[in-house]
Amino acid sequence: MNEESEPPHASLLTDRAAHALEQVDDTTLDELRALRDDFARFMMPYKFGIDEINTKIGILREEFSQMHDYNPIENVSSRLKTPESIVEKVVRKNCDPSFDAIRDAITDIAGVRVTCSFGSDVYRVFNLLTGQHDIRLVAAKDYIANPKPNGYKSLHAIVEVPVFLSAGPVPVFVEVQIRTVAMDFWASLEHKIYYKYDRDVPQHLLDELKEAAETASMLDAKMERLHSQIRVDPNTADPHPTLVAADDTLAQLHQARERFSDV
Ligand code: 0O2
Repeated sequence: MNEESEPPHASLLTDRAAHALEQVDDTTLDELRALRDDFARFMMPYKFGIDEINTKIGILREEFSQMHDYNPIENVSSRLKTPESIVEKVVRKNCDPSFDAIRDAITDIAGVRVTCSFGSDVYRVFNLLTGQHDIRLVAAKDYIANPKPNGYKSLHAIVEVPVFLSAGPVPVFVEVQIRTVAMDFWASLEHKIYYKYDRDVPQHLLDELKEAAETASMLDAKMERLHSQIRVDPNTADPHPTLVAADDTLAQLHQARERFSDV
């Protein structure tokens, strides 16, 4: 085949894929193109769902810093499951592969992870987020109160948040994982070990991981105790300086109110 007659992107395909593509008739090709577009349309609201949750967490974080001079949220990260990973999970769970069914069955396509300074902050952030009137708590798993046998601790919530598209609101599931920095440190190390050993981790490492999880829990408890001794009462704490009006501004507002009430 000379260069001119080569199909577009042929050089990007493996021989097997190029051969398979040659066998596909035009109707199937059109169907695959339509499926690709449907998949992209299916994915889009999840990206916006992550944006919505990130905004909500960002507002809580900033409000805390401004009003209480204290930030319970250390870090926020998010990820959108790839189409490959969604399809792999659909096949593994043997779900109905229609987009409507995938929407209900795979609840972690959009994921947000929040790490907090202390254990009490984890529940505070959970309550503040899930208590918002446009958020519906679909399911929660408290692996802090009930750690997994390997030592994994985290608070998981599947929430439904509305995303306002041009055609109207679309409810989207987002998995929110909230945990302390120590729990997160442990989880990311365990995840790396799990994949390094291709899920077949030697027993002595599993034992050490379990022990490390207990050490992390003890550290969390100790840090929380120390923190409670220096914690400023949020109800009496001074708001952040950038929010405080100057004395002459306050006097001006006071006078304006007096004049207004005289009218
Ligand atoms: P990723 O790439 O992090 O998303 P599911 O399979 O999700 O339908 P499951 O397992 O009951 O159902 O959900 P669960 O228990 O809420 O856990 C889902 C996610 O929590 C996992 O996502 C991990 O991110 C995390 N997780 C759960 N257990 C462990 C653990 O023992 N160790 C670590 N490091 N993380 C854990 P995925 O899908 O595994 O991957």
